[in-house]
Amino acid sequence: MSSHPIKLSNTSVAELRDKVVTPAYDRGALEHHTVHIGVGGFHRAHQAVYLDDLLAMPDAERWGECGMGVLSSDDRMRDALLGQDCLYTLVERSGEAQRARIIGSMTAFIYAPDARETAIEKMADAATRIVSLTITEGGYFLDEGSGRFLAEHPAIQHDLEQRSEPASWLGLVAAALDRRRQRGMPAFTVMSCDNLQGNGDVTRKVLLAFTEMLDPGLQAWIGEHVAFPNSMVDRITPATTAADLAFVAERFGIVDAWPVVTEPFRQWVVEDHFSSGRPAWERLGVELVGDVAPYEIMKMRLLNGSHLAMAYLGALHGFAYVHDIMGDPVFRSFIERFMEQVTPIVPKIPGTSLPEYKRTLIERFANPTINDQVTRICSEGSAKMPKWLLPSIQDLRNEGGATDLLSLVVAAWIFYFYRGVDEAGRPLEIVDARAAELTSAARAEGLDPRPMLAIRSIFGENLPTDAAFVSAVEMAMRKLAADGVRSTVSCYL
Ligand code: CS2
Repeated sequence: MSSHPIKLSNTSVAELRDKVVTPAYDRGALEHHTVHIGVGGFHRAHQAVYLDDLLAMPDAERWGECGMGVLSSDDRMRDALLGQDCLYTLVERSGEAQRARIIGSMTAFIYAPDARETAIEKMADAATRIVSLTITEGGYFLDEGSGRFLAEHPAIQHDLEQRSEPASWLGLVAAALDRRRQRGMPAFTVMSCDNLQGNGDVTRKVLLAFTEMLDPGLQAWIGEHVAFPNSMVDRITPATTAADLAFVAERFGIVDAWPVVTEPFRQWVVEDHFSSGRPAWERLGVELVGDVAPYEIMKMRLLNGSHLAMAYLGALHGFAYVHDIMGDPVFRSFIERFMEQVTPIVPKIPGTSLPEYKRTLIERFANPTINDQVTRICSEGSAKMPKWLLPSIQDLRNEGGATDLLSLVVAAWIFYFYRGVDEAGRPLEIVDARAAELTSAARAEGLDPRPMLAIRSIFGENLPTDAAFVSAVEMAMRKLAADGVRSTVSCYL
């Protein structure tokens, strides 16, 4: 406990050395070999931390990163980071310990809405070797149901019409690659770190679809020169709260405008396929593999799928935190059973024990100290459902496996929009880009889920015409309405 908390900055960081781990390297000497688009909690708890660890190792390359925001709402992160020389506090919390450290691997931040030219030139700069992305699962301009590129999206239309003034991440990255091509420079790697299956392949697909419309010569060059490694990334990172800021000030004596709180666990599996080199991540236990698909599928179906399984049932029941859900024996058994139901369509990975993986997940979900918010895992379900749950249902249906628990999860999602309040009558805090449309579909025919299931851009072509699936969802919805969440959940066990 410090009586005089210190505002984090390049000059004050030395004074914090006896309280927390601080960067043990010369930040001024770093080169921006990575430009990262979409600096949020997850990036700052994952990729930037791996880099910080690497920089602290003997003989490390001076590989630093420049953060970049492309959305107007990124001004908050810009202000927080630039106010403290891009340093920030990372708090790792388990039931046993809380550790804080200052991360120093990011040394600049560009806010593209005010500095388009600077943003493009930064990526076109010879120092840049990787442009990485965490732009959320819904940020790829794809129709979720069919996988089609959304050329008609207003942001894409803007970037096609105002060619010299791109604003979306796609337009900016394409412009930077074009300059490199014109200047005879090597390409950078584009590395997605979002939770979508084949995240590199998806990124490649949308960049090629976009540049096909922009300039076929550029498209061909990108197709030939740019690497798009697929990856599986994992670290549960709740949204930062005012209580976290107060905690960092009181416990560690640091005034930090936007610290990050995360769990001790982290994992990263990446395809070793880069256009212009990469940091020596293997020194830190990052798994560099030829095919990342089995890891991605395992993680999305078990971890992210379980999050969806607890999110809407949990919110409707009135739980605020993930660990509260896991502390309730009925819900905990439901999540264990949910994972069992999904297991037949999870690939076997040599050297990875699935029972052990699932046990660890239950422990991570139950971590009582990170306070992972149910509202966070509920958010943007329209982008998450088609990636983390619906493919599991489809595969299980194809293979003749049971899907009753998964159908209940779909029903709970629809019911969440239908009801709009939890069981205590408190309004649900719904965060979804498509909330208005989903709410009206969920309410269109009373407890009939069909209008919602008919949204092809979420549910695709097959599931809405699968009569057994549709009636399972309808039955579950009616049961939720008649008996309430807890009794419905117990009935499915
Ligand atoms: C979560 C993920 O957004 C969500 O709903 O499932 O953010 C999850 O915490 C991470 O993927 C963990 O690596």
